Amino acid sequence: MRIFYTADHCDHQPKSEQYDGIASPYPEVSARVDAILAGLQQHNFGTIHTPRKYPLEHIHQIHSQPYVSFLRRRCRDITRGEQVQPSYFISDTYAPLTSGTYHASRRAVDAALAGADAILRGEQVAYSLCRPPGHHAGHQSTGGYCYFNNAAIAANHLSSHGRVAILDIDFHHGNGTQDAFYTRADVFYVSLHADPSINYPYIRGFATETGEADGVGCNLNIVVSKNATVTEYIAGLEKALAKIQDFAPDYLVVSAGFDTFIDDPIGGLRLNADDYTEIAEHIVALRTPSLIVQEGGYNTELLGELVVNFLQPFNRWSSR
Ligand code: SP5
Ligand code: ZN
Repeated sequence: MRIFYTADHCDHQPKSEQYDGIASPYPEVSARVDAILAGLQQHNFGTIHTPRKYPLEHIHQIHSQPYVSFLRRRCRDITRGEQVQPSYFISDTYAPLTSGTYHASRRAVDAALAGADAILRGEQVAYSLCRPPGHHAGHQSTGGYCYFNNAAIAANHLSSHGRVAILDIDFHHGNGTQDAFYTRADVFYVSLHADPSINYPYIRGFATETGEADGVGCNLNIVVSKNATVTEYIAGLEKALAKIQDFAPDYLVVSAGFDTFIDDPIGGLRLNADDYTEIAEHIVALRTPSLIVQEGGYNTELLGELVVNFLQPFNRWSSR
């Protein structure tokens, strides 16, 4: 399968996150990507391609122009090695800026768009190894380690060519992605995640949120309990997949987070490493061209194995 990746994510290296005046080490580290690349190479997974540079128009269909230029200008003014917490265009304090944040985030979008273009050229599967992640980034807000919404931008690009479903399996609800498509009937957003009344992002992700205006019925939130094992998780996933099948998408975008892993330092359901293969088998059964976009997952020791386990069924299907 085709893998899209750039080393430019290394330009984005925040040192800490802030909450209640307390700084703790930043969990969304570049070592996550090192672990994934090592796993992919070890298992001889497909070819790694460097995406081309895409114009800003794609980003501007999801993010406001003032937000995008704010990020560009603000990052330009930061000294290398320093980190800044802006007071506007934010939804929380989990997405600090560094001098390389804008560039790294643009290149993550390029990886997502190149994956989408591979699907449009007829590939069955593509994996966009995006960092920083994207699904918490809103129309004009950073949040939860996210700046540009890679999956939303790619899904929007695909939506010019057909119906799109987004399946978000990160531990956290993808509030930015939901908001981007909440009033649209041509993109169906489905998310499985931990209860937002007690977990980040708190503000979105409730089962009562089903879409508005033209988008009524095109948003589905499925809450899984924090102690869900693979049995409960697959039951929720089956519900999600049944609705996706009813929607009959031409393209599927998977916002793939691995912070549902039992030993994730931030999230953590009771999913084991092998469970990701079973999860992927259920998704592959849709037989819908699929763009997999990397979101969260913070166990840097095991993340490579989790991603490889997840990609295996897609790889088998696409190389049939
Ligand atoms: C993309 C994604 O998975 N974003 C998740 C953002 C969640 N951030 C809030 C959790 C902050 C918890 N800080 C834990 C410090 C660990 N010692
Ligand atoms: Zn997450």
